[in-house]
Amino acid sequence: MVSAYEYNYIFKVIVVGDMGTGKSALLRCFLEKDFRETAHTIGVEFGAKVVAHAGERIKLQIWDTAGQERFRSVTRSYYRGTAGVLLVYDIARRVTFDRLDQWLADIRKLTHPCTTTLLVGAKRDCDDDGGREVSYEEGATFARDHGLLFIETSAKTGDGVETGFMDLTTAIYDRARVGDLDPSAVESGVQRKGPTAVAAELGLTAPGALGAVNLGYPALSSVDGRGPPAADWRSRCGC
Ligand SMILES: Nc1nc2c(ncn2[C@@H]2O[C@H](COP(=O)(O)OP(=O)(O)OP(=O)(O)O)[C@@H](O)[C@H]2O)c(=O)[nH]1
Ligand SMILES: [Mg+2]
Repeated sequence: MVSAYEYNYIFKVIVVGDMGTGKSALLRCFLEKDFRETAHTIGVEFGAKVVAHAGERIKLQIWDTAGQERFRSVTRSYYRGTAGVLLVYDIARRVTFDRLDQWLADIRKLTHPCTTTLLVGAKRDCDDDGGREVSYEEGATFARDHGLLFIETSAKTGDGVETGFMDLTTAIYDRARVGDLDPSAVESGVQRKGPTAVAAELGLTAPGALGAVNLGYPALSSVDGRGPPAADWRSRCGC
């Protein structure tokens, strides 16, 4: 029996974007393969899932932030020390796309320069009933112009959700492998834990989910009280 608590790496990831864009639904879909109506997020919620990639077992520690402006000062404190960001807009509400520049400014200011950002065009299923306000090409162009990964998803149908999280996992893993993200530095958002033998023994080489833990508690305080990254951190990274 494979335990969801056995893993070699931890990647810290945050989910950000305007209120109601579908961040929590996206996370629930990824963790529980479920879609249901949920209330606005208060502050920040947490979920975790162990996935397999490149023969490693990677625990994605995912912080789902509230999009409401009144929580912005709280949610900003969660950006530090993240290896990956999901920046979510709603393809059926152009206003959420128009505000991406503001979200990106926060991401650039508050995260490690080698943090990978995946732009997510959520609620792709809205295309079917004519609700789309932002074309796929607009999303892809924005992502290309700003050096982001891109995917459209639907938490309602599950479309693109697993792929999006695995694309982000792969990109973070690659950055850790080439040394852009240093697992021994807490600011990198990547931690290495124990030997890699677990996955090899189990023959786990294909991407895919192995187990999920959704602790689902509101965590309104700062993650860990860490200080700011070392002064030379940004200059050392070539991203
Ligand atoms: N059609 C459709 N509706 C969705 C999808 N994802 C979320 N929704 C709906 O969009 C609304 C907002 O979803 P949430 O996941 O709560 O949005 P959020 O971004 O977490 O919102 P905040 O927590 O306030 O920042 C809800 O009514 C969801 O049911 C989707 O993929 N398709
Ligand atoms: Mg939410």
